Amino acid sequence: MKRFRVLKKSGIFICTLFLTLAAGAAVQAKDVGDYTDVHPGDWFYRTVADVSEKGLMTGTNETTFGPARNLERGQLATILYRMAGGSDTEYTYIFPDVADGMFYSVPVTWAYQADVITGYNDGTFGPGDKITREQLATMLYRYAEKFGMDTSASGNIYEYPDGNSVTDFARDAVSWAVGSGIIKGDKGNINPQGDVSRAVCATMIARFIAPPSAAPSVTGALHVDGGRLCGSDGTGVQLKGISTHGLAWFPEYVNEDCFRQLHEEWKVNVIRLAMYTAESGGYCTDGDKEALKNLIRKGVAYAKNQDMYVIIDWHILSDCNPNMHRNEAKEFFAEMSAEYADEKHVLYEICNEPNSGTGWGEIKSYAEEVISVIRAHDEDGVILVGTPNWSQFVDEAATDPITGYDNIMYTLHYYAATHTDDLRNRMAAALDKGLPVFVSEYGICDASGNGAINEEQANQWMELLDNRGISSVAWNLSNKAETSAILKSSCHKTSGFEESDLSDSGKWLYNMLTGERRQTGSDEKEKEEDSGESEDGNTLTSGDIRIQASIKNSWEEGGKKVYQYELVLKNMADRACTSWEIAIPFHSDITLSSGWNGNYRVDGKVLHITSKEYNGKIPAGGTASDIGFIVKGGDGIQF
Ligand code: IDC
Repeated sequence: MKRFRVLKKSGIFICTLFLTLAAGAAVQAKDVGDYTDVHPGDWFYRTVADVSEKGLMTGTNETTFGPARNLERGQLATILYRMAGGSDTEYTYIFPDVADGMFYSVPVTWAYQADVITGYNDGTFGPGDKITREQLATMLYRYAEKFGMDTSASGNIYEYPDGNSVTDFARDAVSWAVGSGIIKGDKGNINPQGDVSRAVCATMIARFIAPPSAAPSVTGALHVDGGRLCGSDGTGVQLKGISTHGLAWFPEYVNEDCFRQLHEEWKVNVIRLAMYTAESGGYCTDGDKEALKNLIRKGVAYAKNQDMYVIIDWHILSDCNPNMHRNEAKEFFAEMSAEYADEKHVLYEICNEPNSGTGWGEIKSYAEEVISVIRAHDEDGVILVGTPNWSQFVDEAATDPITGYDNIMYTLHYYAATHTDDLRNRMAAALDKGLPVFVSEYGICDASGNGAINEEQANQWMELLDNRGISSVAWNLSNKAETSAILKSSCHKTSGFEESDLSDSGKWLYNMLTGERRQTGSDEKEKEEDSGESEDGNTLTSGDIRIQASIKNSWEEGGKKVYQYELVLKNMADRACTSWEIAIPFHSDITLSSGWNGNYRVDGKVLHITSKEYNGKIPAGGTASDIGFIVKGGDGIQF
């Protein structure tokens, strides 16, 4: 399977060790809340919080982080120096442009001596110079090598349209960075010579030092603290996984090979076992209770063997009010919690989706009874409670949460083609009130579990969940002929799935879980320019089109400089365009040697380019790339 490779994580344990050793150095944690230019909804919020809490990046001053500002070489030396624990390096004169007494003086000395960052050929260091994405990858790679971290991860850079523009010196490092998930792409490209903003740097560094993803063997028994799901060491964990379809209808996917593949290849760390209570074959209707419980037992065992968490889901749906089968629920959870009291990987979901007007008060009183039954056996297992209106009204739970018990979370379910901003706002409001939220079911199609997929909304949801560290479980593991099923209905395998077996929902899920969600799960969402603070030196705007220009090559010809440029065009308008026209001003007259993927015309210092028939259409916010030209003279673009 071409794209189904197992990504090897870099040597994260070793890195964490260095962070702990950093105690002696001048590393000071910083609270992300102190920054006036970083807000909870920002795409970089969580990663800036991570690197700040660890004291690796501490802001451009007391109250600003400067997310859109370019990362400078002196700053990077300082970050790596702090990461390495500071050591007792003393300032040594090495570079004429690195005097003693600057914040980066000792770090640069260290970085040079440690062979992590070298100087320029002319003997200077350039502490205030910008860093490119491939340079950052290279420095992290050298750091990893220097400290004996595992650098064996290797991604295929040629899967990216601009993979072959990675400079020779950086190729190994970039392929490692891609393979280990440190670089996820910039609008679908590697953009190796692109600048690195401080927000992007925070993101890459956070990925570099990220703890291994949550798994029972690593993060142990879960608990809830400060509104977040946490591992046994108290740090936040985020689970991502998949739900079975109704166990009675699709029991065949509860098998060890399937769970193994989901964990090893798909990076799933939680499986939800959905047991309908009322539908045909339901636990409280005509279902075979023992057979259903045995399926759950198998699922719990396989999940444990494969080092995943597992959710036992009492899947109410057509029985709209959980009180309808309250006694059965109490009996069922008494039995399950007695069996699993000592298992650290089991979570209980006590009512999938109350609906049809069932109010929070009714759910709460049901929950209190069932929770007390569970707590009689299992003192601390995490319990997920459904919320009104098909588990959407988390805000109602937030105003009146269950008290008297620990480790309770509230579920929010969404289907991205149906639920958008309104539900996201509802969730954000509940989170802001401190409610622990768990997305125990979502789909990227509509709420019927069918209909068209809305990837854009799906990605927006996932971005918010990632930013807030919220766990999520996708619906559903089956080959049923419905959009939400991750397998095509023609696929009859129950494990060993290949790319060609996956439905569109399945492909999206696989890409999201394995970090290959390039377009939107990118390193940078370019939101900086909204703030007007962008210090990008290589972008200009022509009408609605924002042009990012980079020099791919340059040489001399007949005493004149020749430049090969490559452009990425972004449609900044809120509607798609069907053709485009841009004008690029140079500092002096130019002659055009060649141009591709556009119609070119030179007018003195200005190069005019219009779209070809095949690349005129750019969606709102979308980009067109692979446009480039070679010009003689010009002395550079007037940015
Ligand atoms: C759907 C299944 C579908 C099944 C139906 C039963 O996808 O095959 O016939 O249930 O009524 C939910 C529910 C979940 C639904 C899913 C899609 O939790 O049981 O599954 N959905 O409709 N809430 C919102 C959507």
